[in-house]
Amino acid sequence: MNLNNIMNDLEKKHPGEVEFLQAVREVLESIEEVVNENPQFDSAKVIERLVEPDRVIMFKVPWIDDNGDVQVNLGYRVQFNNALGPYKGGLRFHPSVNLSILKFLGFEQIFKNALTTLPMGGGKGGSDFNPKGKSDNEIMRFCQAFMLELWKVIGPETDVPAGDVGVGGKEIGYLYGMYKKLARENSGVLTGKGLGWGGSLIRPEATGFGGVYFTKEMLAMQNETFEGKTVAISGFGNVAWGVALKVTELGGKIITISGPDGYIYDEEGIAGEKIDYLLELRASNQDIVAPFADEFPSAKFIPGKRPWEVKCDIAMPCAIQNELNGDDAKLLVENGVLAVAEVSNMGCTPEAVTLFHEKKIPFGPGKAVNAGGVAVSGLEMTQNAMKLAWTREEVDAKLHHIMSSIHTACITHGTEDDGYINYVKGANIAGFLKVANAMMDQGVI
Ligand code: 2IT
Repeated sequence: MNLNNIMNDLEKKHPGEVEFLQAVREVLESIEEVVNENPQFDSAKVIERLVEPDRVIMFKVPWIDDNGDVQVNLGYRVQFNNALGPYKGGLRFHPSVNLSILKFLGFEQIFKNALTTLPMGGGKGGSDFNPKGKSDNEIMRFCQAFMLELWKVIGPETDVPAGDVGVGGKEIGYLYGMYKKLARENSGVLTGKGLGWGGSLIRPEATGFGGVYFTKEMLAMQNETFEGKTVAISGFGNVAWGVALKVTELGGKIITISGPDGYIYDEEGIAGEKIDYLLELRASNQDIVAPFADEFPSAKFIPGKRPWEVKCDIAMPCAIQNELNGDDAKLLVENGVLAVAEVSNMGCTPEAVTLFHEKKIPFGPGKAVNAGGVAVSGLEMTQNAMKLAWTREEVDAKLHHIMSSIHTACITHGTEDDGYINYVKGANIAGFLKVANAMMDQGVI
């Protein structure tokens, strides 16, 4: 494989798609050796086929706001690769959403889903719709208008969307209601559904819980645990919430959360009723964390900054791509961080990741650390297909097992000569081999 040629071609075809090109480069750099050892991949042009989505569906989403004014947003579904199963991946509603971001997310999703060991291909979708400050009725009308187009290309054996940033249980409910009406079927095509109508126990917490199970194994490799450790997290949504619950349960102390307006530092720890308050903040459709400091006296609000300047033992970005850069990484390293685990997708910039690798800080990439969310989505699909629901304990045990198997795959493919585990390399190689072998078996399609 000639990495530079492939990247140059891709840049020419998709100029300015910065996030997409960043995600592809990271994967290709870490699988280069494996591809060169397997000439059959080269002759079947597996890489060239893997870096282009099967298809991209783009549509207009007109809807009417509470003032009676017409609004027009863009909707997308990127169906990236279905070698392992139906396209699977979330929908993101955020003003930053564009094709580059959804292609990077869809590309990452292929390998993440492969790592779960469940039969799911990779896809992603969403809209530049901003749920911040919208009424419930506006959110409902938008979701219905979005589904009016999306339903044509999804289905329980074709493409199964779920939530992502800006899409939680409420939005999934509105989307599912409209899908069911249009498709005249109740087969569970979206995951993250409510518990009373096909949802799975643990799905809301799964990304956070799975991230903590994975990080626990990273720490165990250094004979460490969460007990007594300080943990800095970013974000304050579903992902951060699950992380905060599980870290607290394991004896760690969450000392930060954040929003676009700044971060909260609470040296007494964010636990108990403070975690419940996080959910209230999120449910308010306000994209800010400042009110948290008004509510709890031990919490300090630091406007306009990111939490990585705080001294912590473990850092877990839980918000959005490229939220931890090279300068942030330097501060974390100077402050003696033990491990960094990305719970957000591509939360760290390439400069940050390179520094962690140079300094031999264990670093878990999003596609391994946050795979618990989509893994429990896969378990939700299984329960829907069986028309049965598992208990909390059953789902949690399966999630635990899946996260453990991903960690093992990272050790198998990512252990370097000096014993340092390069989790980026491990996750990329393990995910890639599974997908590439399936593509070889299935011919040029
Ligand atoms: O990034 C992700 O893995 C998700 N947003 C969850 C996807 C899913 O299908 O549950």
